[in-house]
Amino acid sequence: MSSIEQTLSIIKPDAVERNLDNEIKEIFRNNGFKILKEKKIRIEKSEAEQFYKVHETKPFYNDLCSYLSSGPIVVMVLEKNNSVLDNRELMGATNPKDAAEGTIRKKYGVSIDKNSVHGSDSVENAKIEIDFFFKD
Ligand code: IDP
Ligand code: MG
Repeated sequence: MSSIEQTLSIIKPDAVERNLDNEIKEIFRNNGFKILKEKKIRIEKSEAEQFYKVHETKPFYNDLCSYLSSGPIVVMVLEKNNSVLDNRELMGATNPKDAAEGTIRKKYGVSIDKNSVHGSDSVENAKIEIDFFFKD
């Protein structure tokens, strides 16, 4: 069974830098996602550290947080049935080398760190991540 869900999507600095944000938003719309909210922002490294706190023990944590705060990003709330898993599928594997044909990371990803998009990995984390960026 599926139900209407919201998920948080981020177009990361590597993709915004290449002016791919409109193209990527069009892919979401063409795949049935409604963009309920969106903003182009630049975050501080301390904010990236908070956002990626689950990864704080990983060896790539520092680079990851420097990277996410290195340039403008586009954060969006996406809505559709089963949006969390459907977005993960549309994004493709974390490493663009392993991503399936037709996925966003296969098409635009440069490397495992510059993989163009973020998407929440569970309904529970989607709520936390949406609040993180859109709670005013
Ligand atoms: P996800 O973005 O597919 O959910 P996560 O495991 O949650 O992948 O990792 C968060 C982000 O950290 C990834 O999107 C990627 O940019 C980066 N990352 C993950 N694993 C590595 C790694 O082994 N080296 C460098 N960066 C990594
Ligand atoms: Mg993740």
